[in-house]
Amino acid sequence: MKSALITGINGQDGSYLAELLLDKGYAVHGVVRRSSTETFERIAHLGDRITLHQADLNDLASLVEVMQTVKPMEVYNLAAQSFVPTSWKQPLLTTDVTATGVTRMLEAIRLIDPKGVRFYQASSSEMFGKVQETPQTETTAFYPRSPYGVAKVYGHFITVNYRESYSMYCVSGILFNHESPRRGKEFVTRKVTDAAVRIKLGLQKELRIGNLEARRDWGFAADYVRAMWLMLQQPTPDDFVIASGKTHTVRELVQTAFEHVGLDWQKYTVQDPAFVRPAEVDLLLGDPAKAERVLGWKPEVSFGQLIRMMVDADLKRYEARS
Ligand code: NAP
Ligand code: F7E
Repeated sequence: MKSALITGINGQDGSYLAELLLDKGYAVHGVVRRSSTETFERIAHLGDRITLHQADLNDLASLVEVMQTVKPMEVYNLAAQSFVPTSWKQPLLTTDVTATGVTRMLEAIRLIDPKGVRFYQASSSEMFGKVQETPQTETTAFYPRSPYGVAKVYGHFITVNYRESYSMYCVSGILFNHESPRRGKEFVTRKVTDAAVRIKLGLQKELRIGNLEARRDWGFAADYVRAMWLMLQQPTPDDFVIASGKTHTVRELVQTAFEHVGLDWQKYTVQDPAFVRPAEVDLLLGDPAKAERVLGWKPEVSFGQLIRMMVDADLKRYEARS
């Protein structure tokens, strides 16, 4: 039986990836960090089909111990401080987890089983930042615009470096924004779908939002975790851009969500400088041609379908509570 270890299994992507790997017959193990209140909402439905191990990306010994215990064939490093605004408030913590945490995970693998393990690193389109060309591909130069983006560039290159230094099977997936009903409410898509539903139900008066003109290449998380798995099944390790190839503004996102609940977004949306970033990434548009050609990967859910799916899920959640 194939075995996999997922760091960040309790996050949005970790939960979808765990489901995918279980469906494929893997023994699935996940790293969770210590918390005073255990909230495993996203993975509770998986019950004892997955095995959880307490460890932290900031603690090398804990990662070595998990590697020794599980002896996985595949490691998916999804753990990170992943919220861009927090990376300005906590730049050093972001560096510890999102940048040097990758080296700790790679070191744990190198010490235990450098030849047997295949490693996936969750790189990000935030590395492109102030974009140097459009659309962005695997060869586009990086110009990160936040401590988070800078940390991901480090994680990306240390992954490439372990591949080249030790001939380890290490890949980096440069994933553009991907969302789902399990997305954290601080990210703009879920903030908007949740607000549209709450306003519709009379639970909230307005949506306070930042930059409406920012453009993102948004896809569905369940489509994107399929690409992660495909990357680790290739004969040779390589890096891939995973994107929808389409870009939309935050304004279009708000309009789509509010329209779906029958509201005029302009009546309820207030622009608030508190949500504007010190440095913005204005435009992201990925070119997934290499992934399509080599991995046979294609996204299945469009932007409109995704936003409507998220609104419907939020509606269901609130209706179930009343
Ligand atoms: P997420 O929902 O924020 O999940 C991140 C996970 O990391 C959480 O489970 C969190 O644990 C865990 N974590 C944080 N600090 C940790 C630490 N010190 N030790 C161990 N675990 C720790 O993020 P996501 O959206 O699923 O994204 C998965 C990965 O892909 C991240 O690396 C993210 O940066 C990257 N990425 C995401 C996107 C996107 O659009 N979603 C795009 C490109 C790249 P708790 O559950 O305890 O908080
Ligand atoms: O912002 C704008 C904001 O926080 C998207 C992470 O998963 O994807 C994510 O990073 C855009 C930005 O995601 C609000 O300024 C306007 O331009 O949903 P977001 P992100 O920063 O793109 C990448 C690929 C990752 O790797 C990250 O881990 O929306 N925006 N008004 C707002 N954003 C938020 N959060 N809140 C607002 O009120």
